[in-house]
Amino acid sequence: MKFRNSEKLYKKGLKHLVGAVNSPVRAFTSVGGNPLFIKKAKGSKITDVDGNTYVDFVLSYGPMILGHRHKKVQKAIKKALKKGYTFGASTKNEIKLAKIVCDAFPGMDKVRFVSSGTEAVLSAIRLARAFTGKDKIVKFSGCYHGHSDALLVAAGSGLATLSLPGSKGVPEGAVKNTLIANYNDLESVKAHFEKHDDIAGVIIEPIAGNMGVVLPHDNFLKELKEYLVSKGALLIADEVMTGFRSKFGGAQELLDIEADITCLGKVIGGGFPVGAYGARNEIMEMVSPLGGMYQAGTLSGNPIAMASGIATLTELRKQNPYEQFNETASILEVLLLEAAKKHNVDLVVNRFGSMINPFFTDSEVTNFEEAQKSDTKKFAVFFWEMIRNGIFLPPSQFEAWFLSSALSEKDIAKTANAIDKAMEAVSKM
Ligand code: KE4
Repeated sequence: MKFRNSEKLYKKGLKHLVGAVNSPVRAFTSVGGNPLFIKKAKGSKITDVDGNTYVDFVLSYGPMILGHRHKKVQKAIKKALKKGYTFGASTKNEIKLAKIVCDAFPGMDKVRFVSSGTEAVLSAIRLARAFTGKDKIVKFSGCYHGHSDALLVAAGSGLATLSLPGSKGVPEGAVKNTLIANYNDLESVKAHFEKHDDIAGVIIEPIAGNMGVVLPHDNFLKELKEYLVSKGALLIADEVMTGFRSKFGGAQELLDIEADITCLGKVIGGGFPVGAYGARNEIMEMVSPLGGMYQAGTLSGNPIAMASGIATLTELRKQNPYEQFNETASILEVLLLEAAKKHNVDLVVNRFGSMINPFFTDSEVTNFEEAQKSDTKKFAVFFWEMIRNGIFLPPSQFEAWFLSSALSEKDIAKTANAIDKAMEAVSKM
């Protein structure tokens, strides 16, 4: 495989784009080498500017659940384009997509569309504070909720202490109301409530996908919700990644829990910029113009994005590919574990529905601390061998692989062959 054109574009991109990318993970920093530049995609495949074609398990980090350029989505977008791009006024399709989304989440009477997952989450946090009149928020170490100041935090020394800024440019004041708990550890949440009586809510990825895939223990989410009800605090489910991906109603349907506020993104835009937050009426009626919590956006509810989202969710509901996702993920898990055993590589695989990822470690991964024990150097070797064998993975040990309903048996056979070769390369390190 040659990457000459990607290398040329990378060098050219460095002049006016920071790191030649518009989002850090695309820079391939944690796997080394230069980032690939993509020319086009169709179905389950993606093609780079050197003409190399790959089976795509990135899917733009989730949105392309039907595969790229699904014919029904493309038709809906073309139809919307003929009417205009954006009006700064309401349109029928915003109501249509709102109904599809609210019908899929029992806890959601109303929704507000925004333009990214980050915007959805920062609005949800503001809403929780407005509704409860309290300021503090608890998040879990290893969960990522977009790049708003209050959520770019690093655990301070000892979980019961206040957080430290997790990024330059985030003032201590912006994170003084953010507390960090341990995923799957309810006691670490309770410790904060024993110290603070002004906690508005707890935000969680109900199935974590940003430390790699980490699953909630059996009753963790139910016990968390019950505890929060007893403390008058809200459960905020960040389903930007899991919404409509692990089940049509997201992780909440699968885990039979109901969040007070739900954040969505990725899949609901079908590849166009859409985020959303929603809740029951008494909470959403706090949001302007009905209530005193302000939030706005020029391109919120963008007509093209709404058309793409409606077509994507309509086709997804019709396909109902979730059993197929489970089967494919189960096959991939076996392929990874068998190749690791054959080549004597320590590997753990976590999967949930259409999200899966291998950890190069010898012990279970149930939280961020355990995930960080993974050998990222081994992952880097694995990643590039998979690239050379025609498989495009997220360029980080701490990202989930995503499945699309466009994957074919031929794609899986190609992936199986690549996994064996990549695992052999790791064993020779
Ligand atoms: P965006 O602002 O990137 O649309 O969404 C932020 C976000 C919020 N919540 C969860 C659970 C998320 O996974 C994300 C974004 N996910 C990353 C992938 N780990 C997007 C990829 C990127 O940052 O380039």
